[in-house]
Amino acid sequence: MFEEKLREAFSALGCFNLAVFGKTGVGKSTLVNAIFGQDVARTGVGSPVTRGLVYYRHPDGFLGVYDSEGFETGTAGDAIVAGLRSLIAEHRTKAVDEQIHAAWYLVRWSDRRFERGQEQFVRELADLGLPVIVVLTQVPNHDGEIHPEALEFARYIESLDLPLSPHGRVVLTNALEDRFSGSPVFGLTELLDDTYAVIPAAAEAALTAAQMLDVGRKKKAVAAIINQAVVVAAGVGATPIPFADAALLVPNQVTMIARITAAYGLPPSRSRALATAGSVVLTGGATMAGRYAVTSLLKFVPGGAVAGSAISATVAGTLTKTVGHAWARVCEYALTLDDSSRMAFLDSPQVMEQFMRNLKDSKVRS
Ligand SMILES: Nc1nc2c(ncn2[C@@H]2O[C@H](COP(=O)(O)OP(=O)(O)O)[C@@H](O)[C@H]2O)c(=O)[nH]1
Ligand SMILES: [Mg+2]
Repeated sequence: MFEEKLREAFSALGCFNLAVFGKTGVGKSTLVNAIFGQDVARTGVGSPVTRGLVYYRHPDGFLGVYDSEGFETGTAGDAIVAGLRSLIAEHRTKAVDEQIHAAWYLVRWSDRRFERGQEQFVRELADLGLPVIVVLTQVPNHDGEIHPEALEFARYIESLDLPLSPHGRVVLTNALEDRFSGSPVFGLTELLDDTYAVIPAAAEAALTAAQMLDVGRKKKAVAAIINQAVVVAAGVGATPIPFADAALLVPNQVTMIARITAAYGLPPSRSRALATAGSVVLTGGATMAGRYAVTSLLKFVPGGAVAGSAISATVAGTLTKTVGHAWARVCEYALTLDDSSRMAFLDSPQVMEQFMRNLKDSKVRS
């Protein structure tokens, strides 16, 4: 049942589709990994869609990346544009989550050349209706100072009067810390913000789940989910429920927890984490922890003493909020871990332990 709720929650996110272009070695894979936290090209399912373009879909379905592996300008570029044109025409009649929402066109700063063919390619992408963000990659940065020649190169590209989304600017990035030159990672948040600025609202929830850079955006989405669940719970509790039937609140909580998990983009479907999370919520989690929290919360909620034998709207809402926050904190902790530690954590009894501990903490804080 939890697996089903989780599947529903993931499919409700829809899918954010990104197309990434640029010559081999510019850093397409590196940049995608830096923002989405994993190698979609390695973990996803790839299928060739048109000449020179492979579409990789994240196993959980909320992220799709069109990767132009081996792409060069010239005739190969023409073939891609032709293929893309029919692809986009085909997508136009389909659901939003099958469309391409943004294109990144990558140029390695050290190439210091932006050829006619590249210029033409960017224009053609824009003519197809794709918002194109031009990104300079592997840009050196010393003590917060961007290499002046990279800046100059960016200004040169901007002077070509290309249809650059969203602000007519080139985004300068470095996606990998370069210990040799001391260049830190930078520009990724700007690229992500620019991407948000160009995509349709319908693709935002999926992008928020998929990106691993801006936890603040995930938290905001989760806060909205918890608030919605609180409203539903308060409705359930408006007719006071006997304490013994606190289980009436559980379906709403299970949905909420599934939606929170999906909004954070956790966990990857191929891990056993799904089953673990399900058992946490269903056997040891929502019901038991819920009652546990109710018992402790009753002492703190106004009117709680009176409602000692029944759950009021207020208690139902507070309880649901408590469970939501406790689960959100488990997810946020998981996000701080690297890929393999995250998998290990989500497969461990620690998930349950932290969930329970968070519920106890919320009692202390009430
Ligand atoms: N220092 C640094 N190296 C990078 C960066 N992006 C890519 N690289 C390196 O450049 C090479 C090619 O990167 P890759 O992402 O595979 O390029 P792709 O062919 O466009 O997918 C790899 O060895 C990366 O480690 C970057 O932002 N900074
Ligand atoms: Mg690559």
